[in-house]
Amino acid sequence: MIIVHHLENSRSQRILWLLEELGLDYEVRRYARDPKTMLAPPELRAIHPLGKSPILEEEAVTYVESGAIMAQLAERHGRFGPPEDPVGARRWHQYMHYAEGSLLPPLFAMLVVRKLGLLGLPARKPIAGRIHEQLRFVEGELEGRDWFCGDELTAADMMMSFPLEAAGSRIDDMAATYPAIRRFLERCHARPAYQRALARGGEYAYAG
Ligand SMILES: N[C@@H](CCC(=O)N[C@@H](CS)C(=O)NCC(=O)O)C(=O)O
Repeated sequence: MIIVHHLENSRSQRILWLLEELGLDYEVRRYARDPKTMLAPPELRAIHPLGKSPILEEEAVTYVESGAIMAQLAERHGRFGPPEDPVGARRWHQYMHYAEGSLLPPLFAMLVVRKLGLLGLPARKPIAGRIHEQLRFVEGELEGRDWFCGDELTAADMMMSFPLEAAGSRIDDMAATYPAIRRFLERCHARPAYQRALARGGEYAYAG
């Protein structure tokens, strides 16, 4: 049995989505964030020393990192992995890493700077500039294509869904400014497996 340690309103939502797309049996253990700090509760540290989500338990192995979890699930079950054509395959590897490696860091920086209130004000504009630089690139990549690696949904799309959803909550007029990203997210949200994952994971602030 697969166990997903799932923090509310977090990256681990996309692991539930992949598990639903794969039609696998799994158990969700849901954790609430601390209402003041928004950090994960201490119970998660009992499962893994980093205390962050997602954490997957499978066949007595406990492991972390969304990209690694999704790549190994895709590989083991022979679906949603890299496409066979070499261009699509390169894009798959690129976006599996890009989501956490390049797109999320400025979004996280904005979250921190906003928490600082007045102290963080001077940093908001430059960080917003970094975010828009990434989003302009992503918008261009999605123009004329349904999914990041070709005609079919892959794990790379699922990896990209979370930072793009989170960007929507931090950037005003996100949907109007980036119509290809908006259409991409609508396609993600319309999938029955995405909706089933939402039902399994509980309330999720970013699917609107
Ligand atoms: N790169 C890691 C990031 C893990 C991570 O930072 N998870 C966040 C969830 S969005 C978390 O657990 N935050 C709560 C905390 O830091 O206490 C991954 O993709 O799995």
